Amino acid sequence: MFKRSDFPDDFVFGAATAAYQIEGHAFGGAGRTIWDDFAETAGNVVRAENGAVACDHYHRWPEDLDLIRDANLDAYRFSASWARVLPEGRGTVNQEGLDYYDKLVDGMLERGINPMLTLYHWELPSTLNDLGGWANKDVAKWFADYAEILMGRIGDRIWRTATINELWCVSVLSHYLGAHAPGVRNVRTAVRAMHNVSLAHGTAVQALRAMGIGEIGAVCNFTYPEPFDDGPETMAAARRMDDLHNRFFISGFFWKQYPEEFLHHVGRHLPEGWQDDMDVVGSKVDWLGVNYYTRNIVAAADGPWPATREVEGPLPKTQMGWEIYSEGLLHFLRMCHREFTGDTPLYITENGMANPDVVQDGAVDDAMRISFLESHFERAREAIADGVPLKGYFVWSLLDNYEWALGYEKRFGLVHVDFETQKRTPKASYHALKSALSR
Ligand code: GBH
Repeated sequence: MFKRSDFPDDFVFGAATAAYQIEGHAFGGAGRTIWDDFAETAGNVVRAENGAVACDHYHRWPEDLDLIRDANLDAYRFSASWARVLPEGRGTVNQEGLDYYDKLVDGMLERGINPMLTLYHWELPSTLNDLGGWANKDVAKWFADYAEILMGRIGDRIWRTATINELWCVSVLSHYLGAHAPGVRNVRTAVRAMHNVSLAHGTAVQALRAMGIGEIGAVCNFTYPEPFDDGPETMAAARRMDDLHNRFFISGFFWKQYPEEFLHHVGRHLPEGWQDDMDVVGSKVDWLGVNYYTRNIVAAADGPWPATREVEGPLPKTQMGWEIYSEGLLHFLRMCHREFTGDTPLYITENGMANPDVVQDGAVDDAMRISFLESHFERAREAIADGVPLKGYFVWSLLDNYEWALGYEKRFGLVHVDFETQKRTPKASYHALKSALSR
């Protein structure tokens, strides 16, 4: 592995999780969410698993925060559950939920861990979905109100705040591809959700600024769309994928506009008056979070816009079937910095891999994850050497957890979790990172 001294002194090393994936949503008076609903319908989630118990982090958080401290990590990226704070999405506050996040944040500070909060990581309260959810423009106001209530309680101790995790997943994956909750497959709904989620982000940024809160950013799941060959049709297809996956969101944030080709093909589905929202969508952010896992090899296809298909690549793959391709991270960071973000600090807010890890004699040998992390840390160093203002790196994930539609089988953790006994076993990668980060 690398050494801490290979990176700038102020570079931040962390691990990441999300509320629904670890907390145990059945505990503590949280309201129902779209993931509870989605998991109930056969065919949506592997073995119909849900986040009711997950890693029982709701009760075991002190042990989990100890693991973060003991790994010599500087920061922890976690998320809060909207329905834990507001069971119906609006109105009545669940005090137990606020108390929980209050204790959790204090627990981080007591251990010298910087809290990086994500306000929304995918579990919309069901009552709001009944009102149209992300397809209803009112969601922007609902979200900002929730953000104010939560931050009114813990905002004084948060180190960095991200509004929404992965706007592409919230909109396209969940409302066009139907692979995530609420499982809608409709282009019009999806395009509206793309705008509304961008607007919700901007509306929350402004609400938090008005409270005096700084260091606010957004987290996007970017992909590196690699053209299958260099023919003009393929190149155009890769560009369309780039527009839909990456550029729609970053041009909204940094240029207050959406890509021209996107507007030409599907812009008619945007909510009426969307142009008037662009100043809010493009509210200044203090940093941008990049979640990076793999590349996508793209070719042209028949059918409606974006008319692309993915081609399987030749490189070694993780348990998710994703190619291990650290170069894509470097390409993406360079592009982002040069074309969009300039001096705005970037964080790698998620990077990691799933592996079918098992405990043997009390240990987990995940050598493949160690070399995965090594290669991606190396690309991060190259980006910094190249002038990209990259300020930190968060491994996904601290713990094995609920991998959404794929249930509990895909293991992303630095720490193994036995979902029968809830026993935590740090993997070899955890120990490798811990010694790399020792001071
Ligand atoms: C991130 O999503 C998420 O922020 C995090 O919660 C998640 O655990 C992590 O990555 C690892 O996946 O096979 O049809 O169910 C990255 C984007 C979107 C990639 C969902 C995997 C699965 C699609 N992810 N996708 S499907």
